Amino acid sequence: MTNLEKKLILFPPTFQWGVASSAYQVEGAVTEDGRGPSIWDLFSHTPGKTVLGENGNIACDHYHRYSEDISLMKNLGVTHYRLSVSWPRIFPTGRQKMNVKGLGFYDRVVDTLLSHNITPIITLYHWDLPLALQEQGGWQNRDTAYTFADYAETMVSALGDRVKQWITHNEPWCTAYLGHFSGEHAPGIKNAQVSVDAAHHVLLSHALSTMAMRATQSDAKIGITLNLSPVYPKDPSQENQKAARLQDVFNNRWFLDPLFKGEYPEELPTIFGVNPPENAGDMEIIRQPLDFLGINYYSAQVVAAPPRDQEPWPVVNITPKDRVTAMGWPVIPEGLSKLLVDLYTQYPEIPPFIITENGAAYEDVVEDGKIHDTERILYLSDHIEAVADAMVQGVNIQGYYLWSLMDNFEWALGYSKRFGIVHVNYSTQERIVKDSFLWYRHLIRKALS
Ligand code: IFM
Repeated sequence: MTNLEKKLILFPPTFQWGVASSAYQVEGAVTEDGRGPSIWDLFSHTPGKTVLGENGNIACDHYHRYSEDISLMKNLGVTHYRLSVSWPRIFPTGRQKMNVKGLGFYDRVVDTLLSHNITPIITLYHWDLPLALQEQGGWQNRDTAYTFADYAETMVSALGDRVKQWITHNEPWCTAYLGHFSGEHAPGIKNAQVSVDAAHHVLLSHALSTMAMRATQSDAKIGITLNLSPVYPKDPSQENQKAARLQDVFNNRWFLDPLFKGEYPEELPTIFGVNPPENAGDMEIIRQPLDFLGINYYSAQVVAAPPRDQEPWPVVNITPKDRVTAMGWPVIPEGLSKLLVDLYTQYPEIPPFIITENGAAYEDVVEDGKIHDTERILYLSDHIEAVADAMVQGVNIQGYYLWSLMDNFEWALGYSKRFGIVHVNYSTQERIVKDSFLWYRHLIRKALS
């Protein structure tokens, strides 16, 4: 028996064993059944924005193959599936006229999942903002927060009889920073004030939608998913601890503090050089009690202070790179246990956790129709063990969703990075299960037996 298998006893029978995906990364069918364009359609079609100019036009063709993909999930034995809804399929221009055909797709997906005994958990925003809303300022515009709440209410009214767990946003850090500061993601803006404002409006939209959904469906369990990355100082010296604190604000506290303390960290202006918007009452609204916090964990950082003659941020990243994924992300499973335990102690108001994403891209090789992805298996095994280690320390963790069921469109990196436990041949759309799929299936069976 492996160490992990010995620890499976720690996972309760209600534990959610899942896989995760998102609409734009897998669905394709971007002009079908009345779907409107999103910011990612425009961005990925803009020369120079994605590797090889790739886009999500076809992706994994999941829009047409969802039934086959759900059969794969059934074969895998997952109890849950995390999907996201494409806002522009429901509201092609972001608001008002609802697109019945777009909603019909998610209706069918939910029913097919349930008929296979797989419980859906839905993310409402995984980065595909309707382009029409971007033309009115997107997340820079406070109105978008209210429009998002209307969309959330529509979704809960339509599917809430069958879907009980809802995630408002996936990784608002990426929306705010990658989308509006570094410009690596859609809408490709590079402006500190816009980034900090967008973050605020995303947080506000999270809270307004939580309130709207609760008013519509009293048994809805609602949370938000943050991508979190713990930070270790190079050593306990005061200057390196200060550097670690700043990086922690940047990676984590920018969103954690408003959500669970009702305030922004005081160091935020040191990082961005600007202040978040101050609207009376917003911070109290943002601090909505939640049913769970979704955590996406991939890696951690070790940092040191910059040379004395430089600004305090950015700090110096000295994370060891002896074990990295194809993304270049250092593999640090113990960072996940640290993160979970620290959050529990640092935020008294924090709800139970669900690991809504964890997984790794590696350079897979198809050999005689097989993919022996041993590094991915090791990555997954080490991280699930880290979840168990946090449980031993008293942390309430309700689920683990592997990213991702199948290889898919990795945003600005196009199809160059493969995170799936199912290989996708993008020319034929053939799916081939990798060794990691068989490994995860075995693990789930053991855990549930
Ligand atoms: O593919 C992404 C996903 O959309 C959000 N979380 C991280 C994944 C891997 O980069």
